[in-house]
Amino acid sequence: MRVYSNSHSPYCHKLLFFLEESGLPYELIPVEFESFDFRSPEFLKVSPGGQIPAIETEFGNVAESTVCMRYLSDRYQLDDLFPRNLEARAEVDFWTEYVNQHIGRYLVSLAWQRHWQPKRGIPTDQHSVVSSLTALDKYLPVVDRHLSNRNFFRSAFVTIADINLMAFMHQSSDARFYFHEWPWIALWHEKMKKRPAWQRVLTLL
Ligand SMILES: N[C@@H](CCC(=O)N[C@@H](CS)C(=O)NCC(=O)O)C(=O)O
Repeated sequence: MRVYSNSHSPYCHKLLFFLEESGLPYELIPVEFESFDFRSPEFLKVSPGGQIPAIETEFGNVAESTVCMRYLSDRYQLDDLFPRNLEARAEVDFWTEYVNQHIGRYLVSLAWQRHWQPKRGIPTDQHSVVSSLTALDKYLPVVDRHLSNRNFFRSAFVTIADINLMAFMHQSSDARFYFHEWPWIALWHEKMKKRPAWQRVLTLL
């Protein structure tokens, strides 16, 4: 499997973390934003939206970080990471999508506004910062409450829901957004940081 990835992209971090947890073999294809042709006909065959991460496999091509995790889990029967039982799967899907829709996008936006824009000489859009902070204040307590009485999103097992949030939380320092106010998320984060698969991801960035 070939994995198109960039070391700054949280969506690529997500897929790399998943791959390291899964133990599946893969070849990294490093993509540089300045030089890679995201709109080339060849790449659009791999990723119709022209975005990374995307994978080429012996069975076909798949794009979108969360879709890649779900696809690979089913293809290689990684049932601990993405359960087959429909109710358990719905729970994992709920938390994965909750984080995608209500947490991840705002952390990425904050990192963009507070780190990447100034680095490129573009001023921070304070309206965007305030709306991201407001959204995070609204949605994080739900996650904190859920993690208050379990080790991971789905009790004892690390699933794609945990992998998903971890990748977004890696934006924390660029976003200048920390999690002290949400003690259960902070505790979960400490556990996740120690995972050997995550440590391996850090060596790739
Ligand atoms: N929802 C997508 C987001 C992927 C995404 O935004 N990728 C960015 C890099 S962080 C990208 O490929 N940008 C290039 C472009 O859009 O031209 C996912 O989860 O994979």
